Amino acid sequence: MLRLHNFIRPAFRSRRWAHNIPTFSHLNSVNEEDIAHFSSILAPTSILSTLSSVSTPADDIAPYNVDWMGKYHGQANSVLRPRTTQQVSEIVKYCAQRKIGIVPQGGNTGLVGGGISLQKEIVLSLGAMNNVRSFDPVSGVLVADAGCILQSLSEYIAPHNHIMPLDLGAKGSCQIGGNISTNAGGLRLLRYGSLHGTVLGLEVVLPDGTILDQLSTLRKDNTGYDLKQLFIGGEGTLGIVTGVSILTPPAPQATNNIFLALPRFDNVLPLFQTVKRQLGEIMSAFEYIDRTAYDMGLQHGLGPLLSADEVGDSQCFVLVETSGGNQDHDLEKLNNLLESLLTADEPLINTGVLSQSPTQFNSIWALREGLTECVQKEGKPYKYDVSVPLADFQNVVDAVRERMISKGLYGDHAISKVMGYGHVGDGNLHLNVIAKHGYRPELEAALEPFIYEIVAERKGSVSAEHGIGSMKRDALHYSKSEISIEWMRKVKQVFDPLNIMNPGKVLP
Ligand code: FAD
Ligand code: 2HG
Ligand code: ZN
Repeated sequence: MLRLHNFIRPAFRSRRWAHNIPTFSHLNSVNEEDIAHFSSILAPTSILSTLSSVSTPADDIAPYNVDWMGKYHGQANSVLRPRTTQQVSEIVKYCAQRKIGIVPQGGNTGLVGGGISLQKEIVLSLGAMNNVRSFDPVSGVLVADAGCILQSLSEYIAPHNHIMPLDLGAKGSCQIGGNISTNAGGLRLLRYGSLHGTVLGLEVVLPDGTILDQLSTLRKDNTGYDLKQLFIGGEGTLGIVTGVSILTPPAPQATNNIFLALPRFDNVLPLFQTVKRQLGEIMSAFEYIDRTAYDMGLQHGLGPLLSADEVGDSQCFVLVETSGGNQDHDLEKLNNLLESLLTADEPLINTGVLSQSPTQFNSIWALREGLTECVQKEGKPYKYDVSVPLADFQNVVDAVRERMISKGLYGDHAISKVMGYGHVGDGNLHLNVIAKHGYRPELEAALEPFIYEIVAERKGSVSAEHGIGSMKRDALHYSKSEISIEWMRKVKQVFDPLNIMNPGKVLP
């Protein structure tokens, strides 16, 4: 077991760290003539601008200028809401001629500031491009506009007994184009893999306005370089995703879940191994919640799934989901698992609960999925979405708490809570640090680059699923070598030599 002091090695103190504020001297601001030109492409209702020729009330633009957490504030004075790929192409072509920066925006649920303008770029919102183009119930291939809301797509294919290969707490607002552009992970990744595998094709408007039509529905296609992969997780820096072809799996015939309370964190890994061994192919999620996060959830009305007596002094919790083909068979496996866990000589768990109805199934998931919203009610979160070896999950959380205590910044006057939850099955920890009274530079300075150093030391990733955006641009080198970053820059240069597409995001 690694101890806290192992994380703080002097070698990492010397790493380069600076938060650079990018300047966009190569770009022009949007003016009234530009708005007049956009009016020749778009219907009046598709243009929001505070410039006098359109004069939208500032309040209507405000939601496009602030992210979901209230951490990033943009300065865009104009928002365009095209309805067709052709319109996107014409807008981008014009912006390239005029050297106007473009920030693609989907559901604006991103957690790293990627969809918010840094200066006076124009916001191109995909929300009005929200039609399903086709669905083939035999192959399960869905083709849709990028602006379709994830949950709407789930509802569209549900009658055909298919599900989307990804699911996340933001499903009611996030868009499939945003999911693809962030390469969102979420709660089903363990079972269905990442979007790099399930996305079959994309339609993308490139930074010069060209429409790259790669909306293939083929499962297999080895004809040269697979360009679409660059836009999956490209965070809008290489082009605007306008259409998506995605493979949707058949809905499982039986789904169940259990919620387990563990006496201590050290039991999580052996539990993961035991559960994998006993449940085999039917295990579809293995999620982790530490005690601080669990108690916070309860305070905000989630659960309780277990009584206070049952929970006792449990240090953490695990949610296991199964998805299989036969309810009796799966339930038998789950019951056997629970029995063997509870009757073991040295039990790995204190107690557990198995859902007995769809309502109970949903309320177990609601506790896990609701944490992000609860965090938001507690104050302002610093979110670190990292990959680290599973054994280090709790050590990382504890190291950060210790650090804040040692700096006199832990308590209701500054950082009120440090907690961890996340996708244990994918090695992805969501470390949440709550600033009770809002973001302050000295809090951020105590957290960064300290956390990135911890992650780099563990050879982890500073972004497991939320992306880099503007938050982690200067932390990219903690997870990527200089050579990798240099080649990313070359790729950016090839696609976007004018640097108009989401400037200042991802690359330092
Ligand atoms: P936005 O926030 O609008 O944009 C995100 C980035 O993609 C920006 O850089 C933007 O420029 C770019 N972009 C958006 N649309 C396009 C497009 N059509 N073409 C090109 N670029 C585009 N993330 C996970 O990975 N897993 C989770 O489990 C998860 N859970 C979440 C739960 C909650 C409650 C919240 C608020 C967020 C969660 N997230 C999660 C983060 C976020 O929801 C995802 O990253 C989501 O995929 C973003 O989609 P969006 O449409 O809101 O994109
Ligand atoms: C999740 O897994 C999301 O719930 C959000 O990725 C994580 O709240 C967070 O930090
Ligand atoms: Zn997540």
